[in-house]
Amino acid sequence: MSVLNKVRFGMPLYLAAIGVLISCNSSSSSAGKNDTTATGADTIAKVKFLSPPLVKDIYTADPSAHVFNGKIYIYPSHDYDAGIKENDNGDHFAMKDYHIFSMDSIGGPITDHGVALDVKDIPWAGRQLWASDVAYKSGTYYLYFPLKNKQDIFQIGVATSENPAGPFKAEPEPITGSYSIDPAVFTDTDGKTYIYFGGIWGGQLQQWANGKRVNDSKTDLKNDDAPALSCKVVQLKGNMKEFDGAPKDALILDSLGKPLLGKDHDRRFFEGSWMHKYNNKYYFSYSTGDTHLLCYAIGDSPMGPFTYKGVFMKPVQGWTTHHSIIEFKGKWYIFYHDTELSGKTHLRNIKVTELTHNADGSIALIDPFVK
Ligand code: FUB
Repeated sequence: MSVLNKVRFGMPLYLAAIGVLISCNSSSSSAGKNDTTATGADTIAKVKFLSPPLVKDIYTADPSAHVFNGKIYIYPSHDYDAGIKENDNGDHFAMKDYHIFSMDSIGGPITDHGVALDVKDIPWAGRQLWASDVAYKSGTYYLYFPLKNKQDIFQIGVATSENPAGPFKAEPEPITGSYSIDPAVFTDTDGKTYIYFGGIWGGQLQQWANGKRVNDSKTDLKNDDAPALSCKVVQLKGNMKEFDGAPKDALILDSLGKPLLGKDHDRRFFEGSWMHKYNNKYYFSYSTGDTHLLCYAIGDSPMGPFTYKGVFMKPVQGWTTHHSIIEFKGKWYIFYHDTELSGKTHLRNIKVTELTHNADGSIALIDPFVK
């Protein structure tokens, strides 16, 4: 791993350089423009983004998108500047509420439905409302959210609403047996719902083994030649508020059937999982974090194991991205984020672009910049 990649929630230098140039330019007038030219004493950078920000009046990140009642609903994190210095722990991601957005069509207007859940209304809250996701069952929408408890340990909570746009009411306690961050929920065609969760470094996954907190490590465990830490997956009970058993590893195997190793930072799971089903196969996708890629792996069961297939999105501007994938009116889309509006790691903006499954089932590589 190069020195450039060692700072969690920092930015690789080449992307930081682009960000600095853009923020120089956009701070005066053009925040949100899709095509940015910046000049310095002896530098000229021209960056054209593949897609424009979907929301420009607040900062948004980690977009989990779903189609409910024929409309697209987006459940992002709500970034803001808490004035906290950037560090490996991700303390500068100090989000304290969620807004929900909806769209009738891709490219059409987007509606901000306002604050759907506020940290002050969550009884067990410490700090930091990170990436959430939503599921629907029998007239109720369930919002799953990671939040640090009063002991500064991430757990996953659930909140309910009869409206996909909220407001949501949180349960008094986090989900029993939950830990770490980035819940992603997937309801299979047979009606069973699964929750995937976990994220290393600031997401604390490395602090847990077999459902018990075993250390307070801040980054990788340095078990380079051991199997990499896995995202966790467990079926939800019918009440959608409890795990149905102990979470299992969502194992990612290489083409020889061996688990990816801890040192394989270009391919191993870091955070931001998503599940979609295509042609009866289960596509597990995720971020590699410190190597800034979105990768995918395919399996025959929602519980895995999954065989690593490749990268499907190159690095965005910003430390990393966090995505979701939906099918809408016969086409597939990826929602993701970058830092086009601010040029700052912790002030992100959500975007959408089309995603293509090739005839052989692979996903076509997306470059978030237009050359
Ligand atoms: O938004 C805070 C964290 O940053 C998310 O939970 C991660 O997936 C990363 O996007």
